[in-house]
Amino acid sequence: MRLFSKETYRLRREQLKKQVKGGQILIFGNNEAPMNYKANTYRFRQDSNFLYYFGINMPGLVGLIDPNGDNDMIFGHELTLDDIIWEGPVEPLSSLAEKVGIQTISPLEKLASFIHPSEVHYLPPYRGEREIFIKETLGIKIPYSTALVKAVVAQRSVKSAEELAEMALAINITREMHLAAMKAVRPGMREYEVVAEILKTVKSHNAELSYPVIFSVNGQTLHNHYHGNLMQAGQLVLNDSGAETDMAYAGDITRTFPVSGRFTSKQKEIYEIVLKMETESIASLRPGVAYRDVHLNANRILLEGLSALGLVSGDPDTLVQEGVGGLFMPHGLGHSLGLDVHDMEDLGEEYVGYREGMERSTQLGLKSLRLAKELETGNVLTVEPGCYFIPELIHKYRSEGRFASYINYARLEEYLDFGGVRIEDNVAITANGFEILGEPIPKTIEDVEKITGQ
Ligand SMILES: [Mn+2]
Repeated sequence: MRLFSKETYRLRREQLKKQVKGGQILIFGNNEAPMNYKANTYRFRQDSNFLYYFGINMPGLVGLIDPNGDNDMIFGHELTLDDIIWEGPVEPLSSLAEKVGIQTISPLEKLASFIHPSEVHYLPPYRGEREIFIKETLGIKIPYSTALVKAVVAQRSVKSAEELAEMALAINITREMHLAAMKAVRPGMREYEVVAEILKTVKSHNAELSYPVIFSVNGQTLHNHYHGNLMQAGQLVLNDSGAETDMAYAGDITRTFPVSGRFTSKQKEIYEIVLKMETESIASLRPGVAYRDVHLNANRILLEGLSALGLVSGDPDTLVQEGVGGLFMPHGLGHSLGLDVHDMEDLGEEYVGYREGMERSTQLGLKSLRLAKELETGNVLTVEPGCYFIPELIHKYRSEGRFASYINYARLEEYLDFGGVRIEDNVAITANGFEILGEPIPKTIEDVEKITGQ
């Protein structure tokens, strides 16, 4: 099991203790999750907060951090002989605990006797089983701690150099997945044949997917998990897939490319707009910039581009303000990235991506913006603009007469079989600006065609 140094975990816990006054902090690890019966489980995924403070990638553990003292503990079990017969010997929990700076381990059954149920801080549970454990087994009746949520968000939002290196590793594996897909696609293949190449690549690096693969000729469906379509010349295919390393840091990359290997001129026009949205958004990143403004500026570039193609018309400021961009990009420009592909989404987007005094919009597009607040050095985020032609949405807006004075609906009919384009990179905020993490992944038309056109 790869771990950061003992000092890393100890310092992370020390920093948390300074932010949370009094009580006891409980960080729950995940358990195995059954698929169709108890012994047949999904791939085990440790809780990211547990990984951050205690590092150990094993089921059935709970961490206790004592803000007033030095005696942080892990509750769990050493493997029994029966476990070893079925699962094989693994490094003892006591030895792993030692490597993350924990001296005291205790059986999970003893946890209830160590805690004061009215004084614990815990994070929002996202699995029903954990909720039952907290409420019934431990008898904790108080809600999760927003003080703890805010402290964890503040800490995990700023990535250290060793975390950035681990993320670059995840992104470089992700890069290999994308290159494999670009090289594999041929007209006449089914999407799942290419998904197989993506999965082969991720497994060959001892990594896992950080989220289910989105790979589709129907790129206009934002999270499309159906892989059964026949890919035909003239279509675009969208690949949104990423790896997480064995330390669980995630990559999240999207590329869109032509099935035939060459973009048509119509595809190039839309692709260049999205590429401009992506590169100009990235170029504007630095500490202090509100990501909501970057999102709005990307929408402006989108609307100016579509205006040049005669699909929309009107004053750009008005178009942005009215939310016309949402018809073509009904999602946000990006989100935080780290141990989770939507980093810390379990803790609540209102804390991770927004701040007090920053209200979430109800407008299509802007309402799905997961990260809106001012950026700071050490943040890692995705920049993932897109342009989609969603027939159902376009037909609904047209029939309701929405944006009637801004949209050339007659011309838009010519794009109903276009699909969608999204281009996504992963970016760290530095003191002076930004750094695109990982080795470059082809994204200009010329560079993409060099791979797909072979
Ligand atoms: Mn993403």
